[in-house]
Amino acid sequence: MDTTQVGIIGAGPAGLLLAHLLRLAGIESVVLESRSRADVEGTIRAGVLEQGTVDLLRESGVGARLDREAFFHRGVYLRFDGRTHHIDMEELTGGKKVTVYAQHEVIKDLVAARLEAGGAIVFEAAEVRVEGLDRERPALRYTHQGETRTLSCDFVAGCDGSHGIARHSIPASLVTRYERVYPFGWFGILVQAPPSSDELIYASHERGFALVSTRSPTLQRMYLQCDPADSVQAWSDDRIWSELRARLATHDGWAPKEGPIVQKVIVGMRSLVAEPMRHGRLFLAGDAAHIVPPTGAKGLNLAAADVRMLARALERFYKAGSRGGLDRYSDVCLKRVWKGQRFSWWLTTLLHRADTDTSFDRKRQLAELDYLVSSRHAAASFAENYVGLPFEE
Ligand code: RFL
Ligand code: PHB
Repeated sequence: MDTTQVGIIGAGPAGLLLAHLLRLAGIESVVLESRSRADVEGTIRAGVLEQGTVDLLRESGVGARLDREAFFHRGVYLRFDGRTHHIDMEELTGGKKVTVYAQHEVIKDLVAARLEAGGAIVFEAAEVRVEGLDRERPALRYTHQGETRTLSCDFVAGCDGSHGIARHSIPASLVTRYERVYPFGWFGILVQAPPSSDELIYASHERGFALVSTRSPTLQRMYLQCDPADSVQAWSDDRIWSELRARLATHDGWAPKEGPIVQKVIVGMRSLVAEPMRHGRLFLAGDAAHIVPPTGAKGLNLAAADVRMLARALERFYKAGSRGGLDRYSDVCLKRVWKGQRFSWWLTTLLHRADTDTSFDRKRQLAELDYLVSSRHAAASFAENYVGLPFEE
């Protein structure tokens, strides 16, 4: 049997950042990840980091490549009715920026830091199970290279994302789920082309939402609202471009820069919170506890805020014997999570078109968008949430 202080399930942003912060606090952990290192480092997901997430990565010593390679934007563009409006978030929030740095780059930086420091990540750990949550020392049982192994720990961190097992190891009768499924999805593409815009464009159009984002000077990320039950095969390159051109069109003839599409993916959209985020010695963090639709760019950022809080609580426990932070963990995290849920739901319903929407709904959306770009108060509220609310203490 192996032993450690904190057994972490999942090498996503939540699990890897937690392991990193714990190591800085002198706390030992082992990360169990079901996928291979190549898969984990190659999965394309988030792009936008809040200022607080960037600060956390920098302060904990893993911000060097981000500082060299990320895009730092003043704000974002909102596009509707054929016109583009700039929201200057940096000015509206007193200096906070929008950072575009891909999730898999964050992952690569965290994996490199962990392995360099001699920390353990067990990739391709199969059939991970949590046992003995009612005992003094819980354990993680798993299979690795055909062998069954047991990792005995003081605490378990469930950082295994929306399809993980950690959430389900809490008895269902003790968990309350709050959920909303949206009647649309995102069709995401990666395009080999130069950037179409100097900052992200969020477009609301009769035909549905579209988003222009970026990954590098030669690789661009774009999304368009689609039916979540659609198949990737139903979307030829021509159909994708004609839809993007239509939804992003402006009165002055703007068009996206086109190029070879090297990846196509359909993502469903839902909001979910499972409360509480703790059961005895098991702590859930990130998508394992809560899911947001990607519109507000909050998922990874909420995961980072959770593990920042968890690392601090564990540090207080190990250094001062105090359980206060661990006892407050779920309540403190959920305050931020619900604000992130509210913001993600709001931006999603503001920018997307549902089949059940009436002409009244469209007029209401356009009025709200007009309010957002013409009222400093409304724009400041949008900006404050987008670049990230202050961390709860
Ligand atoms: P992850 O990233 O899903 O990592 C969980 C890890 O656990 C592993 N795992 C297991 N390991 C062992 N045993 C098991 N039984 C396991 N089950 C699962 C998985 O293999 C995986 O490696 O969760 P984490 O760490 O909580 O991080 C959450 C973020 O990944 C997620 O919230 C974001 O990607 C959401 N998101 C965005 N968030 C932002 O903050 N900004 C954005 O701009 C942004 N854009 C996005 C997004 C998500 C998207 N998709 C694909 C849903 C854009 C998109 C399109
Ligand atoms: C992305 O670049 O993947 C991205 C950008 C902004 C969002 C969501 C995703 O709101």
